[in-house]
Amino acid sequence: MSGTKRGTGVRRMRLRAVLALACAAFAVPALAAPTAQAQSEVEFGLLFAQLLVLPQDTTPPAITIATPTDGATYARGEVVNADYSCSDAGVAFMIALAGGSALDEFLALLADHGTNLGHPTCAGPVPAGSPITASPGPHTFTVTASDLAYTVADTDGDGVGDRLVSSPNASAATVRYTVPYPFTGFKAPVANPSEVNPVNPLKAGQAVPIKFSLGGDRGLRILTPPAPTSRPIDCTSGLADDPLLPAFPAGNSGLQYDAASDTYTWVWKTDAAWKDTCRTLTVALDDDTTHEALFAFK
Ligand SMILES: [Ca+2]
Ligand SMILES: [Ca+2]
Repeated sequence: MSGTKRGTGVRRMRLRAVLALACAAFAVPALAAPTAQAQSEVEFGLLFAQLLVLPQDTTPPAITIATPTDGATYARGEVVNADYSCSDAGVAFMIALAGGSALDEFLALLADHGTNLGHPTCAGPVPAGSPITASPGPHTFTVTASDLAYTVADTDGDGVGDRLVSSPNASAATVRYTVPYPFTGFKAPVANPSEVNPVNPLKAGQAVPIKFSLGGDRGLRILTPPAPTSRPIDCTSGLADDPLLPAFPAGNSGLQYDAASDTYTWVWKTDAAWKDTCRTLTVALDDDTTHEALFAFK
């Protein structure tokens, strides 16, 4: 930072300081100092004196996340630019005190005098205006912010505060969005609606392998609890009156993924008591999609 630039900012600060001092219990020193350096020091003293006695900022920054929208589903390949911002009355006051755009200069001046308040922050996974991650699956988007709050310390024990100690308030906000997996239907032996999968009556109670691809390995935590689920439906109308209840797996295998065939497999244990009834088997995924297959137990 050049001395010239700082001098300009300090002059801006001086105007603000004089205005702000109207409410501060300080005698206003004469600002017509004989040299620029001396004038700067007087002005700095005024500003610093204000900071020592002003009410302290105890409110964390407010964070607004417009995009991604909480709960949104975005299409694969869709370019979505992040839109978020942070606001803080304490930071706004400091900006006004510093003369608008001169906040960095003001903070640098404070640091030069042994008071490092850092900088206010407002940061997300990508900068505001940049594209968000659009890979298939669920995503969280967290923005964190901090302000310029400080406490006043009495370093010489005279009972009067004389030093500003950085003590920023922090806040965070999170939204969740999803991008659907490229699910293309259940794989054989299960057919997709509107086809109904017959289950051999002699084998009622048999295990039915539920197989599908999500276009790659998405991990083994892709099922939204209590998925998979099942419920009876009317064999003629296809209508359901009962709630979806957890379906049971055959054995203890759980969900498995085979990379060679890019196939997820979950084996459903059917019940011999379901003879002459029809049911759905529903798979809810963590990309907020659900997929259903129909079965007739003859
Ligand atoms: Ca604040
Ligand atoms: Ca003191």
